[in-house]
Amino acid sequence: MRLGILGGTFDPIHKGHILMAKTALSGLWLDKVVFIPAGDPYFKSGSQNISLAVHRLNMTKLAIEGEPAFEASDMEIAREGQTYTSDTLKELSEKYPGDELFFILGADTLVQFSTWHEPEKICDLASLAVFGRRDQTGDERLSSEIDSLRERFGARIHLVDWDGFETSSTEIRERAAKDEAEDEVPAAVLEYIREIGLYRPHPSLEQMKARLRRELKPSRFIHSLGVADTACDMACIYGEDPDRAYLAGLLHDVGKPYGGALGHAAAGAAIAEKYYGIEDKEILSAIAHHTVGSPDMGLLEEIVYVADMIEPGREGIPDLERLRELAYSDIKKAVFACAASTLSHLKEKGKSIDEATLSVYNKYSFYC
Ligand code: DGI
Ligand code: FE
Ligand code: FE
Repeated sequence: MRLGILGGTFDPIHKGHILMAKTALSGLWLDKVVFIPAGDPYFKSGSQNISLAVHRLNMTKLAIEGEPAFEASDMEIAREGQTYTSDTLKELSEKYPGDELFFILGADTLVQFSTWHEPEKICDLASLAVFGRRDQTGDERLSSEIDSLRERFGARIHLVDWDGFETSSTEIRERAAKDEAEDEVPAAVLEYIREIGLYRPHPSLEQMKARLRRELKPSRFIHSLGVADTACDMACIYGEDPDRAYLAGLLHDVGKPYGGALGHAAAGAAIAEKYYGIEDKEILSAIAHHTVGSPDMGLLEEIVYVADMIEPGREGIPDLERLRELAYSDIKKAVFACAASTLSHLKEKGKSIDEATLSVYNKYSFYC
């Protein structure tokens, strides 16, 4: 089989990418093209404003739906740490032994090729399918680059005549945010962008929910809705703003896929700020402190800390009914009871106890 490989951030995938893959398919007699969205740069090196990988992968899948020769792969997204093309090609050559690999890249990127990680390994594993304009392919700089790559790395290079795609990704994002990119973006992708409010600095509540539903596991998403409702009800009782409490509850576990048992709280605050456009410092702080708490929590933080433990979907916590009663009658006692419950759970499991959890327990014991 002759297999094309098209990598990219795909933020978003657009009609230019699809056309490029189709051109490779017919021009190089390929059997299949694999689209490989790059991993999350936010959690890896650099901190450019690139959408979360889960959405870039979902959009890629939507864009190639119904195209039997196209496939989307999460191999770079799933990989830990820095991702290198040479690793991707190695993985593909193991997955498709005996197949011929064609790595697709633009003529403009070829000039930097020799600075990539392990260029000789890349050339060993795959042919390079270089996309460029005819006049550009006649360009002296490009042909000398090609000669040099052939000489230095034994590169096998195919030139594909390609007019390029005029619109820049920045422009496409701006147009897509306003739902105006039907010329550039496949309809299903545009619909996805609209539904989750991607590229909007301030998505609506409905869009945030749609986004969260795709970022979290179903049970975690349902738990988040439960915490949002519970925090909202508690806010009404204690005179806190119910909308802010709802939002803090909804987003409290948004970092769960990234941060681990304790780290997900801080990761969540960073994601809520960067990707959900949350500017309210108290909401961000409620998210950041929801797991271990803090000795000087404000009301909103206390509400989310408690709501997380008592929401209707929670089960298996001893004395849950008493905790629920306290949550709606005395917030300070409820915080203390939640800290006490966490402490005895951790002791029972022989796990280490975070300093913050202990200090919450000590401070709130004064209220009891
Ligand atoms: O994210 P949730 O599951 O909804 O709940 P959470 O944010 O309260 O996280 C629960 C996890 O955090 C659970 O695995 C216990 C752990 N945890 C909470 N306090 C401490 C703790 N783990 C350690 N090691 N020390 C703590 O003080
Ligand atoms: Fe949590
Ligand atoms: Fe939670």
